[in-house]
Amino acid sequence: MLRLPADRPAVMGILNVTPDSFSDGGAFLNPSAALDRALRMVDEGADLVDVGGESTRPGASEVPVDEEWSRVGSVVERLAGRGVPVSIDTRKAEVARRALEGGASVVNDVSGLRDPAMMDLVCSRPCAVSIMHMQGEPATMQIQPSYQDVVAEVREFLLHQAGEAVRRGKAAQDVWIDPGIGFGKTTEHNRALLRSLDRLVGTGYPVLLGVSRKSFIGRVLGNEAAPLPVGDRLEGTLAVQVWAQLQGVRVLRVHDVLAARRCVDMVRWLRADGYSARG
Ligand code: HH2
Repeated sequence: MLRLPADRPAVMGILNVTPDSFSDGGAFLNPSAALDRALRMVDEGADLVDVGGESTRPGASEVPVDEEWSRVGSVVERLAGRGVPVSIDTRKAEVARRALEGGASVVNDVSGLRDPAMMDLVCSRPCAVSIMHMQGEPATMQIQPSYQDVVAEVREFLLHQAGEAVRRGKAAQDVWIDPGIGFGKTTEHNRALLRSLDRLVGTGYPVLLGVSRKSFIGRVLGNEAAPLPVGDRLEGTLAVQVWAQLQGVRVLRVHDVLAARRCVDMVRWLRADGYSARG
């Protein structure tokens, strides 16, 4: 079972084996290119690799089970076979089941265990699970997201789903919660959630955060009409990740592993006990 580091966030490297992901779609569709990319992320300091075969970018449509598995299956098995901790990024219980059998140790479900078959699966296996909040479905989620109180509603959903998993036997430390930045949220919703990460950290469940290269960063550093392009969002990403680390987030889902891990280690050093001004 994967144990999260106690003194810094774990770095989860993103591997999208898809033709259409928002920042790296198509780059790693070939299994050996995908494996090379994953191993490079491990060299750069990733603690685990999150393998996904279906894009969840706004407007994306669903991929059938067999097609999703044909994209990710051999990558999951080959990585796990080399001892790399693997997370499977899927909304489908059948894909998650095959991945766990192939050696994955975490299920990352962006639909937050809303499918009872997914809840049953993760509660019957010795895996960790990441429960993410999303308003609606990827095809429509960005059309008009709306909340009375986004922080309270997201927290309530996550506590409800996590509580159900614990009631059904999962250890709380293996149930990660994630506010789902960009999933049915405006830039201001994202800001409210990022400013209130302590409300999620305070629940006691490990918090996972995925902000890497997301469009709110492009909009904040550019503007609505001309957001910064995806490839220009590294500094904005790192700033938010440092902020998250300081609030106690336990897992950061990132594309740029080397840069993320260096920031994480620097902040860890600053926060560590035993610092002496005399060196
Ligand atoms: N974001 C994306 C995908 N999966 N999983 C979690 N737990 N949290 C996230 O914030 C999250 C996620 C979207 O990013 P990406 O994988 O880069 O793109 P795409 O969905 O287009 O494949």
